[in-house]
Amino acid sequence: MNTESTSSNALCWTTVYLSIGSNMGDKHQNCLQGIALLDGLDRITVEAISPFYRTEPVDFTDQDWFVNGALKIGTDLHPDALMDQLKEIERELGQFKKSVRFGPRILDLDIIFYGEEILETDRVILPHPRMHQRNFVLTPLCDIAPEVIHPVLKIGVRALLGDVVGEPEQAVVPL
Ligand code: PH2
Ligand code: MG
Ligand code: MG
Repeated sequence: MNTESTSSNALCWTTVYLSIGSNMGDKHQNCLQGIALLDGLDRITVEAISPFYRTEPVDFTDQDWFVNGALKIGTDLHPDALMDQLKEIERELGQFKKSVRFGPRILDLDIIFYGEEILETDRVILPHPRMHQRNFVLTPLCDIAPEVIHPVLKIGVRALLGDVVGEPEQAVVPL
C-alpha cells in the first residue's frame, strides 16, 4: 500500500480474514452476535464463516477454553479504520479493557490477513504476527482459506497448519 492510499478513505474492496473468539459467557453466541454486528456495517460484508472449535487457551493458560472461528469479509475500510470497527463491536458485546494480556474476553476480533498487505501501524500489524504459531487461528482459517498464501512467509494456510511452530500440542476440537 502506498502512502497515498494509506491516507485515503476510499480504498479498493479487499478480502480480509479475521479470527474470532470468546471464552466468557455464552462463547458461541457471543461470536454469532459479533458476526451479525459486523455484517450490519455499511462498509463490511461477511462472505464466509468457518466452523467453530473449542480450543485450549494459549499464551495465558490459566483461563477457560475458547470458542474460535475464522471469517472472510470484504471491506473498503483501511486496516486502522477496520480495527476501530472491530474494537467498537467488541465493546458493544460488553468487552472491557483487559487486565491481563492474552487474558479472558467476551469477544475478540483480530485481523489475520488484509489482502496481501504487509503493514505496521500503531494499532495494526499485518499479517497478524502470531497467526502462524496458533492452531486455534489456523484450523478454522484452513476450513475457509486453505490456499491463501501468507504474504511474508510465502506459505499457504494448509501448509502452515501442517507445520505449526508455536503450539503444536494445543487442543482444537470441533464445537
Ligand atoms: N486468544 C488470546 C490468547 N489465547 N487461546 C485460544 N485458545 N484462543 C484465543 O482466541 C486466544 C487464546 C489472545 O487474543
Ligand atoms: Mg486475539
Ligand atoms: Mg484482539
